[in-house]
Amino acid sequence: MTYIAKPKLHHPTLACNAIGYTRRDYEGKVSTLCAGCGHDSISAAIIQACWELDIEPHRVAKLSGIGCSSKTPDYFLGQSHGFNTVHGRMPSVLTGANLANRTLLYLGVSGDGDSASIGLGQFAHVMRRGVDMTYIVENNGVYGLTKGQFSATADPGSVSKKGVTNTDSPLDMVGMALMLGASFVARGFSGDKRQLVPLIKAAIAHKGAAFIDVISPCVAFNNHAGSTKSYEYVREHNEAVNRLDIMPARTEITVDYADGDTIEVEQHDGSVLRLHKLHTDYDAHDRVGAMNYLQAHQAKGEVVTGLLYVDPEARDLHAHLDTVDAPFNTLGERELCPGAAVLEKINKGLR
Ligand SMILES: Cc1ncc(C[n+]2csc(CCOP(=O)(O)OP(=O)(O)O)c2C)c(N)n1
Ligand code: SF4
Ligand SMILES: [Mg+2]
Repeated sequence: MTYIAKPKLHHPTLACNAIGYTRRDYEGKVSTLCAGCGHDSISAAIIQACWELDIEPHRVAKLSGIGCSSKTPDYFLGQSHGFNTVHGRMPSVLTGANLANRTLLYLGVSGDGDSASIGLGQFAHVMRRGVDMTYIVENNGVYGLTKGQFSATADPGSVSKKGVTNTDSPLDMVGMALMLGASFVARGFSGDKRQLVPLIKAAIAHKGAAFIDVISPCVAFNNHAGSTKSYEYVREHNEAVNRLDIMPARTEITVDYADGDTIEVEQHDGSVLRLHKLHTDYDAHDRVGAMNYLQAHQAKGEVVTGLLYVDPEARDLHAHLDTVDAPFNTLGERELCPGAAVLEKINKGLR
């Protein structure tokens, strides 16, 4: 079932990115998920985004919890660092790794069960601390791996495959991320790669806590009539507020939109996000406005997608703590041990 080896040979005509890698260099093992699972489309979008951003695979650390969604880092970026942690505990492991080595790009992959139930506390704190990362929740409204129980993101009135109606109030991951202080918040749909790839690229380029809720249908347990996380429901109720282009630093901007419909947001790395508004009343710089907008549209059964909030001036946890630039594993005893006299002084100050 698992561990099907992929051929290592690359066709010589495969397109290379600016650093000489083909898309295949960003792939992982063959997926063992159900055919048609939304999670596989998200893996494909991550591969595409990293290839287009010319990221050296060894500069990425991918971390996950437990679930079908949390298995996916095995299926992309096979040459990157990876840590499949414990159920709901990915955020604290990611925070520790990030504090020890800020030179890597951190990619957290989780599920709605992993992040909105057992890992809810960890999710909250990693957002409010502003850990520099791209945190993706592959949201299917169920615990796919354990055979389809409703998760905390299931909408009330949503009907399970066995005909049970969900009566609990849902946790909206996007609303929570906004409230908790994430500085980049977006929602995508696994069935819309054209929207999802730029969102992932922009999140990776963002300095701070970037969160993307990706509605990702579970074809085995939550893709039937009565589900609000099925391909059909999301396609019919998808309200994209904007479309995004991301221009790497120092590239000529070639896309033109009518004045007033487009805003440009410069990222810390010099890349520019071009937001083409599809809903002219939507302001992606207004955190409180975004929360109200989302609530109002959610009450109408709409699934609001796009870049929902971005703070280009965001500061991350390292800036808050004023940490050193160098990864801890490059520091020697001289930098790490201040010496007996300094320790004595610190201890005296605490007495
Ligand atoms: C501590 C602990 N409790 C419960 C489980 C059982 N379990 C495994 S995956 C999972 C839920 C996964 O749901 P989600 O994160 O939404 O991922 P999906 O499979 O839907 O992608 C649960 C409850 C576990 N592995 N560990
Ligand atoms: S059970 Fe659902 S979430 Fe898991 S692999 Fe199958 S379709 Fe995907
Ligand atoms: Mg799930």
